[in-house]
Amino acid sequence: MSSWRFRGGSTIAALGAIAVVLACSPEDSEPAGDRYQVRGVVRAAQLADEPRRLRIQHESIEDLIGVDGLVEPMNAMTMSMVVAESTNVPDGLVQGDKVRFVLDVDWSRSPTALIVEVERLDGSAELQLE
Ligand SMILES: [Cu+2]
Repeated sequence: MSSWRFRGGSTIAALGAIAVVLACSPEDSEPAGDRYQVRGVVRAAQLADEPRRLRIQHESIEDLIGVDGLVEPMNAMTMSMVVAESTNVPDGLVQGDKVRFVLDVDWSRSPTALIVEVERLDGSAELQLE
C-alpha cells in the first residue's frame, strides 16, 4: 500500500510539473480560436507585408463554426488571410504552390481568421476548388 501511495504522489508531482510548464509556455501568446485544416493554392504570397498575408484559393471548410456558434460551411473561394507572427512559412513559397494550412478562427478578434500553420503540398495533390 505504501508503494501505491508513493506512486500516486509522484503522479501528482508530475501533473504539477506539467501545469507549470504549460503556464510558462510561449504558446500562451499564440492564437487560440477554433482551428481548421484547409488546403488550397497560393494566389499571392504577400510575405513582405506587415502583417504577412497569403491570398489562397481554398477548398471548402465544412465544419466552420460561424459567429453565432452554429456550423456554417465556407465554400471554396479565394481569400486573403493574415499569417500569425509565430507562424513559420516555408522558404520560397510562391504563387501557384499548393498548401495545407491551419486556420485559427476567433470571432471576437480582429483579424478573425489567422493562418497559424502552413506547409507546402506536393504539386500533384488534387484539390477541390469549385
Ligand atoms: Cu474563405
